[in-house]
Amino acid sequence: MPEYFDVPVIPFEGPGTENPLAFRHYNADEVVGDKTMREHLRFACAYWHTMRNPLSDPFGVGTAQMPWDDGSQTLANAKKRVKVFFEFLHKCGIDYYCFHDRDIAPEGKTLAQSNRNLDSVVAEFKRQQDRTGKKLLWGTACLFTHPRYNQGAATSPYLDVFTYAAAQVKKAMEVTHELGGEGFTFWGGREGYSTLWNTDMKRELDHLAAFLHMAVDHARRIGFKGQFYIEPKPQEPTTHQYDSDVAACLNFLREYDLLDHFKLNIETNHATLAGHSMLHELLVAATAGALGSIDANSGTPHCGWDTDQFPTDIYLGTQIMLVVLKMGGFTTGGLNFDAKRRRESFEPVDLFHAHIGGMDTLARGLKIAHRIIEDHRICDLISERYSSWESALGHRIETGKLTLVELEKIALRKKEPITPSGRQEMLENMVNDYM
Ligand code: XLS
Ligand code: NI
Ligand code: NI
Repeated sequence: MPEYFDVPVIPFEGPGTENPLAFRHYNADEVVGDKTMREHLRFACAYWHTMRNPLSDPFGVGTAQMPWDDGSQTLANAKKRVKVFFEFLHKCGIDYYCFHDRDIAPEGKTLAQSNRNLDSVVAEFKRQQDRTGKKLLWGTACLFTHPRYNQGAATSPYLDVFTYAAAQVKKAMEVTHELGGEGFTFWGGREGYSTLWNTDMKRELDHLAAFLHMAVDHARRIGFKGQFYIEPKPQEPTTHQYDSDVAACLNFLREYDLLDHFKLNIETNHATLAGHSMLHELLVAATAGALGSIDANSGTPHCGWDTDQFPTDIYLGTQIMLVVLKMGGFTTGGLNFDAKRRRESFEPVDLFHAHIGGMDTLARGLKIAHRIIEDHRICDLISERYSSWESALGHRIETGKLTLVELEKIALRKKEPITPSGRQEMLENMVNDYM
């Protein structure tokens, strides 16, 4: 078989190595707590960035060197990319991948032609999966690139566009099912508004909910048992996206009776664009039992764009893995590198550097988070902070058995409450001890 990357299978060499094409921390079969790193981290590669992102920006054309790609919109070119991709997964030791329908197969002149193209490329994916044992973490439909979606897909004011998008999702779900996908993601794409002067918000939200209910029904019909995800993002490309942050998504899912069927796929850079920390977004979702999967990337915080950089911050990696460990690990979800190289890093080998860095960062985060949990010191301090609630009175309040009248009686009897220090700085110092 021809090889497309002049790079060996990336070995684990440990923290002492100076080899840039080696893992320092990600050692797939090393056990951390109750599972191997591979099982904890469930890394996935995003097809749209790794295979399709030319690294263009609003001011310049793409720079990415893709010597295997002839630039044509042919099925042969699309299938060749799949082979290149699986070589990359193999050499990088990544077990999962994610795709949009239109990343993997060219859009045809008609919907029927697009569907046939998709089937043909999916057959190649299936062959490669069977050959390598690689798996599909989630699939999704691209409902934002084509001009028909310029005013939204499920929230487009135009019924024909809604109908087209529904048909596209139906097919994308079916091929995801065929490939044994463990999930299916809805990222709002253009589901939002550019101006409220032309927008009937209530109607658009009702339509989005109807769309998602139809997806749930179709999953049942075809026997797809994978997890549905919503991926929050506040803006870009629209001025405001309806799935703006985790809290907005949870509220939408609850309001439209969809919460039983959806979890969240949370992306770091989207969290920061929403004005939250990733830790905040993860905790809001986990608290609601709705943290499903993670798009592991990062952004340049002072820049205000979704720069989709690879994660390199160990502190952030630790926070992410703390939440994942505390919820008992992923079930269907994983860590999908929804990230692209900088436009300046255009050589194929840069794809390796980027993914190795992301994998090592999260592996290191996993080890640190595990130590923090095992050590109990921080968890104990948090428990201690709430310990006054471990009392008969606290218990009765928490179980809804007290009234304001009774609490007033108690408060009148007692002296002014005295609170201990919150000890933020001490805790921050302790966290650094584990780094
Ligand atoms: C874009 C989103 C997108 C989703 C999948 O900002 O992150 O890549 O993950 O449609
Ligand atoms: Ni993004
Ligand atoms: Ni994403």
